[in-house]
Amino acid sequence: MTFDWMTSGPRSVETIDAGLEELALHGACIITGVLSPDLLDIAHEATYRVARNERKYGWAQHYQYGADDHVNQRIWNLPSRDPVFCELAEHPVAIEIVKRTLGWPATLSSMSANIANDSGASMILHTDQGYLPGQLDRPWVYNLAWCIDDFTAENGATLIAPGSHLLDGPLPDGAAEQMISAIAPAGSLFVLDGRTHHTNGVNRSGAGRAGLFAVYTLPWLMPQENWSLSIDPAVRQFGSETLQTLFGFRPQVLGRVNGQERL
Ligand SMILES: O=C(O)CCC(=O)C(=O)O
Repeated sequence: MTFDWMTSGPRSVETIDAGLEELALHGACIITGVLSPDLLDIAHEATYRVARNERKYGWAQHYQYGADDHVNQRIWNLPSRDPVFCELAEHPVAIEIVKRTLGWPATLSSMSANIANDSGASMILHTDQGYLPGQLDRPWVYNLAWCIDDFTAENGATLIAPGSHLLDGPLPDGAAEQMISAIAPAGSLFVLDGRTHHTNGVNRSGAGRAGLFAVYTLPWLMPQENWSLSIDPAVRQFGSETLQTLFGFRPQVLGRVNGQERL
């Protein structure tokens, strides 16, 4: 079966301009070489260290909405787990993409690691703005995913239905079988339009596959993570102005404190 809305999928590109073109056409883009080798090493070490510790101390969480339960490991609230995740949340390439798509100010809706483990399963097929009313003619959410390991078909690279961001409704029968793997080298930034249908692939590689999913949204939408309750006070204390804005701690019109925009 062929679908006239389905595209061949994004090419890997190296610039933001080219990435935004792919994103508009395919509902996804892959920009390679965004993380420097040093930053990639630091983020890789932090991701697997936190994952290991969360398992050791019984904090480990597994996504609750799919067949991947109890297999793939999720680490929620990444900005509170290690400063490197704050650096990624406000990475200049990510912020430029957010400014050129959602505008500014924008909110960080959530930032979590998904570590697809060997013999894992796919989570539920979904879009990242599926909780919003109806099909919207523009994305209100973008998922900016940092590939911490290479994303390959074998290790469970995210499966996407390219072109599905322009579909008016759910994924038609038969389309899920035609999804493609978003193959990307470690250090890439993989961006999804909030309307693009996707899930993680099944990891058959024998090693973990970590992606850090930073989801940004319009500033007047309730974020997925309630930063006021969950952010580590050190991030509140030491984080940059950009981070304070992303967490909703710099009110503009909405989100005031005693009617004031400043505490
Ligand atoms: O881990 C993946 O490849 C997909 C994760 C995902 O779909 C999500 O966090 O929304």
